[in-house]
Amino acid sequence: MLPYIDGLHFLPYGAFMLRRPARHPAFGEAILAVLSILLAGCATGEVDPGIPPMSFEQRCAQPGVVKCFGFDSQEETEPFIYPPYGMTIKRGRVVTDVKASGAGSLRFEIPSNTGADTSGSFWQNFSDNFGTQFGEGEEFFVQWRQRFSPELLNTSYREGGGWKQAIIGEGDRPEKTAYSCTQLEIVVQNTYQRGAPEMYHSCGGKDGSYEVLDQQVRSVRYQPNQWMTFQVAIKIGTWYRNDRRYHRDSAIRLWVAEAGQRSRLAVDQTRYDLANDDPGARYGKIWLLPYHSNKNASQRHATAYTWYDELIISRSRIADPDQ
Ligand SMILES: [Ca+2]
Repeated sequence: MLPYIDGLHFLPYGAFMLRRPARHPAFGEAILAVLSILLAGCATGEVDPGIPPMSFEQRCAQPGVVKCFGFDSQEETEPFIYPPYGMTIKRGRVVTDVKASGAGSLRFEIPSNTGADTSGSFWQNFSDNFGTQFGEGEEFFVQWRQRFSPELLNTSYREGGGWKQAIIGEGDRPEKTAYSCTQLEIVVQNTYQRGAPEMYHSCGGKDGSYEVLDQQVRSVRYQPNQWMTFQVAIKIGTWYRNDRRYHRDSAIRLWVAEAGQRSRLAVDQTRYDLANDDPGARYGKIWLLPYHSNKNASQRHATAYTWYDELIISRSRIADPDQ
């Protein structure tokens, strides 16, 4: 089995750019601020679920939790860490000096003079026997903590389309290993290095596009040197079969929290269609990775780091962390 991120991620995002042209930053911020005020009161996903903040252990003990991964052991994490494509040296490893909880976290190093696959990836099926996957009529939630070094946030990566944070996609089956670039995939990333998480769906497999989830309620900007919290909710209605017959019955949401603060709704994509024309394919796998499309390998820059901790997959909304 090749340790690679599917080659389609190397494609330039030309169509993607056309669908969402770069805007004047100040104007964009103003529009988003107004939208935030208008939408804050009416977006259903904004309603505080009334769940008190909890520790990682408490969150993992809740009914509905499918998997928790604490990155506390190099031995347990190692089999799921891949090196950058074509390399054997891994740039992801468990470290014990920086962590959200427990004994460690997963740290990726982003060295100078690296191309798009700066650091390899970590992946995890929702269940080890592939028994827990999500299809039509189901909803699931994915939460993780992530920390960013100032170098990652302050460096302008030449030609970079923005670094990814996570890919939620098709799960493995006994007879089929799923790679990261699938029709189902939902990606959270720092699109065009704008400084806040944005999302897209489908690795070119929905109507031939990387479709931006454009219902961005607000931009919650990345902060250096703190454990932020990200939670994605995916509600699957009827799969869209790439036949131009839309169902508008799926929804994707993203909440983001700065350290010590409550989660805020960032993306609220309702009346949506999730593409999947493979009857056997369901959501069942997550990749954590700082993969940076189009990053120019000739650029010298400071070594940067990002850390992940407290990964949770659940059938119900996950509480905010209590620290
Ligand atoms: Ca940990």
